[in-house]
Order: sequence, then structure tokens, then C-alpha cells
Amino acid sequence: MIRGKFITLEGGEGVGKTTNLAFIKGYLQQHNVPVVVTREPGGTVLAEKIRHLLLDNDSETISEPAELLLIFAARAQHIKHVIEPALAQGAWVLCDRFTDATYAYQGGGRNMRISTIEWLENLVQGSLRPDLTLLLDAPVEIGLERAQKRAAFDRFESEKISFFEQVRRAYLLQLELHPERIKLIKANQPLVDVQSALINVIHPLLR
Ligand code: T5A
Repeated sequence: MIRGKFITLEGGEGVGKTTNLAFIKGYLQQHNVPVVVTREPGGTVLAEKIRHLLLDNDSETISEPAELLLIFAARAQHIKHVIEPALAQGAWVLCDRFTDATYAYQGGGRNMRISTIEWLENLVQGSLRPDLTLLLDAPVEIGLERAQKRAAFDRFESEKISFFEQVRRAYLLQLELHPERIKLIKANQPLVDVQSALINVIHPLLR
């Protein structure tokens, strides 16, 4: 059995990850690729409970180390029960956010030590890394405006603008560090143009 490909979608709030994940799923299915769509934090029963704890606005204040450990605890469950089994069965896994989000939000946004994130990444993931990461990038205000129209703000979305600017910078740093894996897609353009840029990157993988 040929192992499937692991593709992640990343970017700040409201840049269009969920919308475009559905589009990529449809595109791959048209080409007869078996696809599993999932998200982080979340993707398993336990990981979705952790997601709820992380995004809930009404819970007690979550300390930064607790937040980081909850994210990696959810990721460990997700890898074991969803991502690895699907890849082993030859399915392509499309994941709405993964560890680049931890470098961006906890590393960039919260200013936590990168070496701590790297240590947890190695502990939880072993050698697992995405084959391709699509980084949707747009000015912070545009993403937040789109997210606000869609639903009430969660715990992360309630942060200050400066937090999201740091998140965006940290994502762009990840792009610089991993240019072979991460591809930048400009999200501040009509959806149809975003989607043709996505196809340009994904199509070569089908060969
Ligand atoms: N988190 C997560 C961490 O802190 N660390 C981690 O390690 C991980 C994994 C998860 C939160 O957890 C944090 C980060 C997050 O704050 P989430 O729900 O995954 O939350 O992330 P959100 O960014 O909140 O997801 P959203 O659903 O808000 O944003 P999307 O998915 O990027 O955007 P989407 O597709 O829902 O689109 C938003 C709106 O914009 C429109 C869509 O139709 C929709 O209405 N839209 C466009 N409009 C015009 N032009 C375009 N090109 C458009 N593209 C989309």
C-alpha cells in the first residue's frame, strides 16, 4: 500500500482555511484520491473535548504551559487514532491547522520558547511532518473581519490585534525556514483566484 500524503492548511483567523479545505477535498475526490478531512485542535472524541476547553471563553484562565500541553495532548491522540491510520491505508489527510499553528500562536503570539515547542513536536510526532503545507496569508484585519461576520469570537479570537500580527509574522518565519514544504497562497484575493493558486500547487502531487 502506498502511503497517503499529509497536507495541512495554515494561516491566521478567517483567512479561508475551512472554506478551501472543502474545495481541495472535492478536487482530490474528482481525481479519485481517497481523502480524510480533519482539524486541530480536534479530530478525535478526546481531542475535540480538549478543543472545547481551549476555545471556550468562559473557563478559568488557562496558563500558557497548560495551553501548550493541551494542544500537544490533543495532537498525540489525533496522530494515533486518525492521521497515522489514514496515511497507512493510502488516504490523503487534509488537516485544518497542525504544528505550524503552534509555532505561530504559542511561539509567535504567546512568545513561548521555540525549543520547548520543538521538544514537544519531536516527542509527540516522532518523524511525522506534513508533506505539504498551504499557508493562506492575508492582512490581520481582513481575516478578523471575515471571522467576525461568521460567528462570535472564541478565546483566541478575543486577543488583541498585536497578538495576531505576531502570529502572522511567525507563520511567515516558518515559511522562510521550510520553503520546500510550505507554500504561500495570497488569501486577500477573490476566492476563485485563491482556489486556482491552490490547484497550481496541488496538481503536481497527483502525478
Ligand atoms: N490554535 C490551533 C493554536 O493556538 N495552536 C495550535 O497549535 C492550533 C492547532 C482554532 C484556534 O486554535 C488556535 C488557533 C485558532 O484560534 P480554528 O477554528 O481552527 O480555531 O481557526 P479559525 O482561524 O478561527 O478558523 P476560522 O473558521 O475562523 O477561519 P478559516 O477557516 O480560516 O476561514 P473560513 O474558511 O471559515 O472563512 C471565513 C469567512 O471568510 C469567507 C468565508 O466564506 C467565511 O465566511 N472567505 C472569503 N471571503 C472573501 N474572499 C475570500 N477569498 C474568502 N475566503 C473565505
